[in-house]
Amino acid sequence: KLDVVTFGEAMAMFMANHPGSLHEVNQFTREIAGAETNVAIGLARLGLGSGWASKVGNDAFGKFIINRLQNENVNIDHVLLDNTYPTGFQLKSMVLEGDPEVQYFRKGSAASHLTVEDFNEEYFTAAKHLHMTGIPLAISTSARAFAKHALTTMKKNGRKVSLDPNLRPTLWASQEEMVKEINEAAFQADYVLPGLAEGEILTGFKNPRDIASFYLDKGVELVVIKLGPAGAFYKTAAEEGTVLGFPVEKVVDTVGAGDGFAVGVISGLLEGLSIHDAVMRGNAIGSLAVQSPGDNDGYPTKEQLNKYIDNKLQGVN
Ligand code: KDG
Repeated sequence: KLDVVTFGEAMAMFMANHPGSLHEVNQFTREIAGAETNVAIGLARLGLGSGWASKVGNDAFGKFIINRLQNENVNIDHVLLDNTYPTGFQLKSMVLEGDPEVQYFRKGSAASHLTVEDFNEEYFTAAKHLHMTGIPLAISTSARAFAKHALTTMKKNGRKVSLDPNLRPTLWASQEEMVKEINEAAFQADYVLPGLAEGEILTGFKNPRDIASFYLDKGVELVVIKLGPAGAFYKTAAEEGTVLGFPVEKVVDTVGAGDGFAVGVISGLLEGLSIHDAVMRGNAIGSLAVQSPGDNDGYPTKEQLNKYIDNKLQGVN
C-alpha cells in the first residue's frame, strides 16, 4: 500500500574517504544518491508506504540501486531496466566545512531516457501523495515530459503534490529556463519547499514571507522555506510562523538535508500533525542528515525520530 510515490534519477555515488579536491582523492565509498530516492528511503524508514518510479541501466550500478531500495523497503515495482543506456553516477568530496564538491557522470543516463510512455497511471494514483523535485525537469526533454505528466495526472486525480525545487543550475541550459519550468510546476503543486536562496532565484524576492506569498497567490496551499540552521518559515492563506532549527554540534555533510526535511514535512502532514509540528519534524530530520556523510544514512526510524525530538525539546543531547 503506497502512501507516497516519487520519481527521478538515482545514481551510484562515490563519496571521498578523505578531504581534498576530487581529482586527487584515491579512495571512495560507494553509496546511493538522488534527491527523490533519498525522500523515498526516508519515508520508508518512518514506516510509510513509499514508492519510487524510474529507469536504471541494466548494469552494476542499476542493480546496486535496486538492491539498496529493496533493502530499505521502498517499492520498486515501477523501476524499469534499460538495456541500452547506463546508470549515472557522481563523485562527492569530503569537506571540513561548507558544501562538498559534486561532479556528475549522468548525461545520457537511463533515467534521462524516461518518457511519458513509461508512466503508469495506476501505480501513481494508488498513492495519496506525489513528491517531486525540479531535477527530472532538468535532465532531458523526455524526463521533463514524464514529470509534467505525473504532476498533472496526480492533480487531476485529487492527489496532493509536494515540490522541492532542488535547483541544479549545471543541469539546465539557462537560468531563465530553469526558473520558468520550475515555477510552472510549482504553481500546480500543493506544497512548495524551496531553500531561501532558491526562493530568491525563483521569485526575485529576498524575504521568506514575500517568496511564500508569490506562490500562495498562484494557488499553492502551503509554502515552507528552508533557512538552514535557523530552521524554516511556513505560510498558508491562514497562518504563518518560523520553526527554529535543531542545534547541531558538528556538520559532516550538508547534502541530503533538504530531502530529509521534505520527509519530515510530508510524513507529518500525512499523519495529521499541525503544520508547525510537521515543519519541526522536517527540521529534526534535516539536522540528523547533516551529521552523517551519506545523503540519507542519517535519516531516522520513527522510534529514533521521536526520541531525538523528545530529547531536544527537553534540552538533553
Ligand atoms: O538532494 C541530494 C541530491 O542532490 C543528490 O543526492 C544528487 O539528486 C541528486 C542530484 O541530481 O543532484
